[in-house]
Amino acid sequence: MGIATVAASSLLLMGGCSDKEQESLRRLAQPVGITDRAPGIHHLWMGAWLAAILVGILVWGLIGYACIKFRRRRDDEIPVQTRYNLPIEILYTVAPIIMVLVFFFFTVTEQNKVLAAASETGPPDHVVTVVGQQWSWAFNYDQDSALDGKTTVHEVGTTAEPPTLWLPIGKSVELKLRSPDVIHSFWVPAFLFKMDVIPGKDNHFSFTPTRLGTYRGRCAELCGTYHSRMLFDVKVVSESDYAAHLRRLQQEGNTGAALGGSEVNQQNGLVNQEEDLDSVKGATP
Ligand SMILES: [Cu+2]
Repeated sequence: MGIATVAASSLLLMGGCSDKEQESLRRLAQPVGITDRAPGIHHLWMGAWLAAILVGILVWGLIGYACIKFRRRRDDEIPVQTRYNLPIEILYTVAPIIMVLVFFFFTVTEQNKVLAAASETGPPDHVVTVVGQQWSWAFNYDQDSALDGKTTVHEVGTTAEPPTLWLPIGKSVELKLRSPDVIHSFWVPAFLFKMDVIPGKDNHFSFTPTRLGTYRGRCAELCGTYHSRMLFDVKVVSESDYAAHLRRLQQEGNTGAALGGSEVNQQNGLVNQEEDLDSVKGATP
């Protein structure tokens, strides 16, 4: 009865899912990837789950088999007690090592593909220097060919107004990650990927956006008081929209590189703590 109830209620639950939720279930909760690197990462994710489920079924099966086969059958009889079974202990040790090695092999192979340069033959089409700092992001479009190939334009966000990283569809991009203060992590769930932004370390990765749209990004490394406000958007647009956006930044006077420092230190929309403390001090007799 119990199993039937569980099965019936899970069917009901599944039936209540929207198409979007069912699609998400089929992808085992991974978002749809929007870069040329995402399909490989998705296959690794699905493959790892498949392997884990198969191993789980085997182990649960063996446990069930042992429980039934070697159960106590008569009250006055204790089943055979086994200890120090060397072949079994060697199996217990070797089998997990093989499993870890297999996971490791597929992970490293995929990681090398994901972290490969945009092209082996030449530079990427666009380079963006991403600055993560307490507590927002700055995006620098480095001497972009969509402008004149010499001018760098930037957009600096604040906690109140998160910035947007614009990317042209079908063009290879290299993101250089820089931090002037503490470790942050650049995470766009739809990239199926994140990378730490470490002070003094030149982290970078390349990819080609493959899907138009606006996607959420965030900091994935607890970096201080307003870490949760370190949000941004990624907007994948056509090449002409991308060029128009860069021209707009240029017209607004956002030229040169913004590599961190004062721009995002004002916490717009948040209480100024020092003023707040002063008013508290002033209020005490
Ligand atoms: Cu952060």
